[in-house]
Amino acid sequence: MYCIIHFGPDTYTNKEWGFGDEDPKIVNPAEFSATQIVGALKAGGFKGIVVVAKHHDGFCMWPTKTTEHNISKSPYKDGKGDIVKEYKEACDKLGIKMGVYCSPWDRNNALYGKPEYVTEVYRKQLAELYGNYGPLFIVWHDGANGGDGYYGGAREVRKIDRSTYYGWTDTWGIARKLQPNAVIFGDVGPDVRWVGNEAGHAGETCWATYTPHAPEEGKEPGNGFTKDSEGTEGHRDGKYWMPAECDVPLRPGWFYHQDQDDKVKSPDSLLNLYYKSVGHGACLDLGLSPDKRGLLNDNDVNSLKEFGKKLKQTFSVNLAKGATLKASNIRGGNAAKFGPAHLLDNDRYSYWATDDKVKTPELVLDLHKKKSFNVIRLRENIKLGQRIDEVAVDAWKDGKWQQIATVTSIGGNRLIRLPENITTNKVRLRITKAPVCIALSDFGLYKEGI
Ligand code: FUL
Repeated sequence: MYCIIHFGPDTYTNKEWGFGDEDPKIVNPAEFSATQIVGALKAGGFKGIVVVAKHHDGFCMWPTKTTEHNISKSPYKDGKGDIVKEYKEACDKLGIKMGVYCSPWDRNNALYGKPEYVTEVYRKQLAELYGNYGPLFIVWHDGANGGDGYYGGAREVRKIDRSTYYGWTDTWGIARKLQPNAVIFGDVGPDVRWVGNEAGHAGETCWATYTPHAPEEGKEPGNGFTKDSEGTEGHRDGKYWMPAECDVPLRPGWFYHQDQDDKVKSPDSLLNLYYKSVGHGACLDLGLSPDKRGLLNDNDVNSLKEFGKKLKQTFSVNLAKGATLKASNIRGGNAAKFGPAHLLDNDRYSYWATDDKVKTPELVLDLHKKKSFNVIRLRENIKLGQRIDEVAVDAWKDGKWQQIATVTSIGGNRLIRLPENITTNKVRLRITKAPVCIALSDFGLYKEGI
């Protein structure tokens, strides 16, 4: 989970997509506190931020050499401000990772639409950001592209072919070179894919694997080759490991609008989104929008805090710990290496595995006494792929097994939120479909609101 932070001219004009003719003087977040913002999301359990360093309006939040349209032309800190740097410092202080979003579409720049915009402006902006504000864990290239804009005073419509105009292979090459550990987010890939909606949820079935449509021969998969709707579920036999990113703003808009102060998503609706994104093996990318002061509104801060509390409450105690585990098969009979005890250790990559021919094993967990839970967590050792198609879970009730859940696609993290609490002393996991033997890493039982 990480947060995407939108702030800029739109914050002052009450827009979502600035035209590009905004006066830099309007940007003056006199009370800006990166620490307040990063601290608030940290309390929500988020591990990183993506700073919108430039949105479609072309205004750069750092003192770039590539355009005059940047923070140094605003009254903020008498033209000596650098918002991106302040975020970086707050992240370092609070142990949060950072990434940047730099919009390819630039409605301010006179060169937009010409090859020089890509070579002399956009790529140089990326090089500045990647060179001066790292280490970055992710770089974002959103997919909104081309249309009307200010374009240095031309005020016209400029259309580009988003699959070819930006020369993605070379453009992404800058990240590969300067930030080799950063994940690259484009419309689809090359490293992670857009989930296909801005509502914050992955498909009920969600494969981390994906095959973009018709990438150019020998090129990395990328923007312009997408069928967004397929991002929701992914492809079972997809060619690339390209998990889904579920982006959704905390408020209705990505930028701050005062009339949305009472429309901040509640801690419970954030929790719902968590189950539908993180719980389906995807990332939750929550949009935050500081106000004109440069601070998050109290409503946003409180919602994040309560959400963080709920998460902690739920997942701090794994009620399956201490259970006796009995598996129908263990790979090579080697319990030390492949036995089910690995499901309850704290190692994300130790795992229970079965013999090659055993694809639908069962596991019984004896909890020794009755326990109540409403969340089940399963995790595969994804270093060995997403192997499991379907599972069923049963609880021992009234002297017999009763099925309480079935789900498809497990992957790195699958959370099953049950409609009601289950109280039982024995639980059974049945792998009901897998094309190969399994490699399951974790099993957890949790109760919300303890
Ligand atoms: C989209 C943009 O058009 C929105 O304004 C927002 O930045 C979102 C995260 O990405 O492509």
